Amino acid sequence: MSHIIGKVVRTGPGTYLVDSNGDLWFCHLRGRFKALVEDSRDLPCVGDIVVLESIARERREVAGATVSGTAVISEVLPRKTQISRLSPPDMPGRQRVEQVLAANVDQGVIVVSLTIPPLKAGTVERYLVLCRQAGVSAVVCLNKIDEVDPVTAGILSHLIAGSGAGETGNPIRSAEAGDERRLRRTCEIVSWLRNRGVPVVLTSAVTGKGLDELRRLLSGKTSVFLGPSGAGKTSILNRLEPGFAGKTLPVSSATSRGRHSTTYSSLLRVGDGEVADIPGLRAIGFWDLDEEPVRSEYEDIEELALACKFRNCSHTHEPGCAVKEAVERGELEVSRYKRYVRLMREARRRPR
Ligand SMILES: Nc1nc2c(ncn2[C@@H]2O[C@H](COP(=O)(O)OP(=O)(O)OP(=O)(O)O)[C@@H](O)[C@H]2O)c(=O)[nH]1
Ligand SMILES: [Mg+2]
Ligand SMILES: [Zn+2]
Repeated sequence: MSHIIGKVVRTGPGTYLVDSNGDLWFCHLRGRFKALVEDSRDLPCVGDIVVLESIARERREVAGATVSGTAVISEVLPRKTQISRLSPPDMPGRQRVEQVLAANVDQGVIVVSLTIPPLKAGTVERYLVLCRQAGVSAVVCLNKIDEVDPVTAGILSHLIAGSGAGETGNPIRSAEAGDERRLRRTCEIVSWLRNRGVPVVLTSAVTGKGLDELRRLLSGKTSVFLGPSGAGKTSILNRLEPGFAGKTLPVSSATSRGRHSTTYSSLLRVGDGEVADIPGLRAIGFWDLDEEPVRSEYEDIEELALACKFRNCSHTHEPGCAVKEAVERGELEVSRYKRYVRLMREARRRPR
């Protein structure tokens, strides 16, 4: 046995767990391979198919898993898909590089919380663009439904099931006054996702609500859970697969932000599908973003733009701009317009 092929199911600092036909191998990178890697994107990540060499059989426990032995990774096979982002500016002076979050996935499951950390339309949109850029489909999971009052929960289920809010005599009005704004924004996000044909599921890792439906969406596919820290990605996976025992941490009450409880990525079986649990992202910077995924995510704006006076209108300062006119008439939400302009600017800045 000179070499075998396997799949990276867990990444640690310079170490990897690789599954080959049900056997787990504790792996390092081959020195020569490490020297050849010029780009961080060529390093193995969760979901990668890799070639293993220097296999030494020796059954033992590594980080809570029983491995069949050790090996070195000598090659990463070409990826079917990859979800990448621009590495965060964590260290001053360090070059920002392409960071591959997961390889060979079919679907991104965007997990956001309905309560804390607060739901933001811009966050959902950026994750949708990230999936589009990678050429993978997207599902949105609105988690922590157990923390939402029953009236609001009813309205949201109703919207997701397909009848518009207007048809029931504006149920938003019947919500508590203080929650009205938040509910309105949440409904806008849900309606928008529905119009785009993005599946939406309301879940709770505490009560288990919505998890059967989520399981159906995961069936037969390889997915990656994406979303802000503290949204509940690991908690949902723990509930779906109790054997996973992923670490979770409460959201900070001072900042309403997650505490980055997941630090390494894992790939686990859920029914007849696979799911990658990766650390929550503080910010999504795009790597090599094209205009196309932004345009298709903001189809409504692209439609309005057909009536702009100039064909190459940037919708920022030009006269006769139909997009700006729609904002002024209140037909296009100003915050959505701003997010579009910002993303298009990011796409145009892309290094070529
Ligand atoms: N009430 C309620 N709390 C939840 C739910 N899901 C997760 N939580 C809590 O939210 C906190 C964060 O959950 P995690 O599962 O660690 O979140 P995560 O998205 O994996 O976060 P990172 O690993 O940091 O990216 C924990 O305190 C969980 O108990 C839910 O559906 N309802
Ligand atoms: Mg986590
Ligand atoms: Zn314009």
